[in-house]
Amino acid sequence: PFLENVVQHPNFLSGEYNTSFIDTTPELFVFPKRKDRGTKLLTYIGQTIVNGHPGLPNGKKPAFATPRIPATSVDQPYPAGTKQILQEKGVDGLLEWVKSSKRLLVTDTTFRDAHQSLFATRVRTHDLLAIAEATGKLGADLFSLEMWGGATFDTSMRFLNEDPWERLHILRERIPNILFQMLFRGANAVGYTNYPDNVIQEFVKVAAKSGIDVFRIFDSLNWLEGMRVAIDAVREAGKIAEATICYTGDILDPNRDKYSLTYYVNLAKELEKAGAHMIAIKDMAGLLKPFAAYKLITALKEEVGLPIHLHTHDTSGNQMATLIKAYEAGVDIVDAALSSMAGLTSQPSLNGLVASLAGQERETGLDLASLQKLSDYWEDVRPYYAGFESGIKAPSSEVYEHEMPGGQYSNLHQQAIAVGLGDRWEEVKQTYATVNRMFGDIVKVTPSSKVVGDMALFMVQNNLTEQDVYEKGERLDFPESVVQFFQGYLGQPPGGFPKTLQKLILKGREHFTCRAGERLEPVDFAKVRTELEEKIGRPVTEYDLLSYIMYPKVFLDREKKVSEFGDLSVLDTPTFFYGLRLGEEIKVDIEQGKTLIVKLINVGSLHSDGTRTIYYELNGQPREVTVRDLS
Ligand code: 3PY
Ligand code: ZN
Repeated sequence: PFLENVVQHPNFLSGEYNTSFIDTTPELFVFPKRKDRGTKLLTYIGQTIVNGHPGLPNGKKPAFATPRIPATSVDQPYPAGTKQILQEKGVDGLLEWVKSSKRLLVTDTTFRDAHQSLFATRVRTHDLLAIAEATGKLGADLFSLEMWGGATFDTSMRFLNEDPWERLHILRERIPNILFQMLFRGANAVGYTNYPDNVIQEFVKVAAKSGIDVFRIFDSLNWLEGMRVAIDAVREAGKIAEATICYTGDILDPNRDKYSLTYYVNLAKELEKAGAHMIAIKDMAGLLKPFAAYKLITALKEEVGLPIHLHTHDTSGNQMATLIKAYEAGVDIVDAALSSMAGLTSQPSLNGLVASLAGQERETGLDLASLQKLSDYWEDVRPYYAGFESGIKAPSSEVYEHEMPGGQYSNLHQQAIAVGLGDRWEEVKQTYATVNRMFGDIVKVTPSSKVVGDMALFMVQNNLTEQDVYEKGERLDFPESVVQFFQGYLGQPPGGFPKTLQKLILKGREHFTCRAGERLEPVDFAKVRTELEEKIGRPVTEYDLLSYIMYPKVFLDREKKVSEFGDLSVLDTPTFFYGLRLGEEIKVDIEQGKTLIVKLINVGSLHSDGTRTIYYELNGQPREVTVRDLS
């Protein structure tokens, strides 16, 4: 605490100190009362009871069923899986195995994209961990688990108070037999803007070392240059570089010729030349119709020598048919989600796919009864997160009009509500399509999709039509993300930027056509580490360092919350989101062999200073904490 006081003292921070600083600064010796772990947890639970959890209605804690965790015994070993093939035969051996596989291979996205697309990426490590061993043992025939990257990195720190690296490390321990796959946004890593090349290289290196095997690398504008640094880094790390073509438009529509079959085949060939081990077709909005999938995959199988891995979202309700047509065309691997976490903006049902292909020549080899057990668990857990669901109850073919990615729909809806446009959602969706046209018909996926969303909200909020933008553009202050997009910070779209609009938006600001990574100064890791250690007063790991470089503010906010509340990952999810009911008792395993028994006795009335006292029993002894009532 003494050192903490020193490094946090304003005079120390601003450099206004000399050798007598310690002797002449008595407050350095005043230490805050250290809260024990129990008190910190009780404080968190108390403030959740009083103020609710951000984004959830503050009301009575709902009743939840106890999740059904399939019985797998510790004596039952993990069956060998794809991870062992990679370990024993290396990347080339694994690729050979994929190519010669008699089965259709399947990636399960339940741990990442399914919850990103259904309920804003809110699944906690606690709930992943509880089903991890069963997933390893019952899902051993899966090709991979997509379980990291995309929005999980940011969200786990920002909303769940977690360390994304810790999630990766402990899941890796519990699932030693299936390949781990992450979604990597090319030059944007797991962020929303381009990072210097050495950050991309370091991130890939550390993620590979931490257990990621398959890196699905995409660029939000399908710009090859935005993927090269990551592809090289993954190859260097001895892992699988799955380079991606993001699918937009409709190859069956002769009027949409910007993204034609030839365009996609050429891109895949370029990715092959750039060193990709596999090609992903990333249909982030679910626009790849069944017969288009057949045509595209047939062509790719003819023209490219690499395994093809298909990813789609079932927003329209058509995408099981797409998977089946892709199967007919010889696709090697497809993505799906356990049935209770499938459908709508998520992936098509894994269980349904397995059932559909049973008895066919390349049936998946996955066991339906085992998958059902895993799905049962998620059926029980999903209600914890009901407050974050988008409210979409049925498939919608409207997606062919607005082309919004499955992972963006619920987020943009929330953003619209937050800026008071909840009742103009229909208009927002239409404007999203208009903005896409104005931008020259671009690939829309994180982060380019966010730029389109920001512009759409801006236009609706200010009652601007397309024509208004061209007529009044010189006087309009466009959102920062839109300005940076037109400067070239997210890369270059096919065919370039529309010149008239670019001029109106940039208003003389510079724009460039090289990679942003060529212009950004490399990060001096040692220097940033020292700065961060000074800021947080503790040693900084390589994981902390990367989290901080990706999301400085989010990282520091989380650090503050951890020092206030301790490690919250030990709490069950209903308690994490809703606190406790009067008289409710829970057990919290704070470490191996150390359990706290927490019972809520009473919530005191409001004191004149705006606080309340919360009365508990902790391991049978009365305990109280004071929390601020923010209402
Ligand atoms: C992400 O980048 O998080 C996505 O899921 C894009 O589809
Ligand atoms: Zn997706």
